[in-house]
Amino acid sequence: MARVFSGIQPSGGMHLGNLLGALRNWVAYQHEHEAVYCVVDLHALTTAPDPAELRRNTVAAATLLMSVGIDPERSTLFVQSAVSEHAELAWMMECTVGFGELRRMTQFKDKSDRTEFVSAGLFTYPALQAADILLYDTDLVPVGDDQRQHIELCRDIAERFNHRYGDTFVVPAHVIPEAGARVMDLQNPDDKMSKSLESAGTVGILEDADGVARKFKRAVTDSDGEVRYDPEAKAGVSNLLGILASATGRTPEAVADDYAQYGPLKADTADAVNELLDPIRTRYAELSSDPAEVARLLHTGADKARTVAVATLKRARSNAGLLPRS
Ligand code: ATP
Ligand code: LTN
Repeated sequence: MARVFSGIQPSGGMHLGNLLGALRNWVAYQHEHEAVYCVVDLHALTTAPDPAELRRNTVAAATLLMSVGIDPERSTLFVQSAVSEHAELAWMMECTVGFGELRRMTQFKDKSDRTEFVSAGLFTYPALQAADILLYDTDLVPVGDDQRQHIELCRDIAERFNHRYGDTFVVPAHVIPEAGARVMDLQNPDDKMSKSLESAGTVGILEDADGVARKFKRAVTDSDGEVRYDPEAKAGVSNLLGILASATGRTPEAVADDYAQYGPLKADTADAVNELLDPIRTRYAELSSDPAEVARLLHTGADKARTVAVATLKRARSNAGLLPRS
């Protein structure tokens, strides 16, 4: 059975891009594969969040993952910092990746342009991400399009390590959905929808149905009035088509054929999204009333994850020439 691994940052409210680009595949994969999913709180530290907020967001992210359908009995669901092997292997990854390789990462360029204090951790972030993935002998990594470059770098790191020290890691592949891999901000359709950019064009998974409908109604389009899928020339309209296609399991081109005007396209997209979000919102309200149970499930998940992580780290340490631990 193939092993699947993916992670999400507890950096704020999760949004429609996270759901369509990644989380829906996470849910599907737990039925076909051995799935390991992680709330990557160490990655969130790269931007120095407020401690109380980080704690709250970590619990909220785990609760949301359970609400979208990650079943902690079936999958391994845990918080990254609870398995300290991630941080330890990350150092070995930092010594395997090149400075020039990290410098080429577009997410680093984007994020460092937006912050005043650029931590070294923000720069080495993909090395920690590679450690996350490689610790679990991962075959497949379901992610949105923005993570393509990081997973490709992870492959290069794994191959370099294997070449230097002998066969140690499984070399993983990314899985990116056809529709929904890049959900754009409804107000700035040239930017991807994001947790950390405060924007009226971000659709939160837990937002109420009226708020969601209002955001779609106000979505930025263009003035030529033609419904056509052309992400370059018609970013706003194409984003709506992509969202509706992803929510209904069709292609954006086929969806475009059904519409002659923007108004009905916006209304139907909002309805389809609300249909997807309704059961998640209900489940979140139920689960968040019992945080002790969420904490218990996460501890069980960390124990399961640690068993695999310890064995992989031991192999990596030994192959690289570090002495055994007493
Ligand atoms: P941040 O803004 O804090 O970087 P984010 O919104 O980009 O956060 P992540 O935690 O970095 O979210 O990503 C979780 C998963 O969601 C990743 O697999 C990522 O590729 C996917 N994802 C994030 N934004 C989008 C988007 N706009 N469209 C499709 N997938 C997305
Ligand atoms: N870097 C990713 C989050 C992430 C991840 C991972 C994704 C951390 N570790 C391992 C897949 C596999 C992001 O910013 N979305």
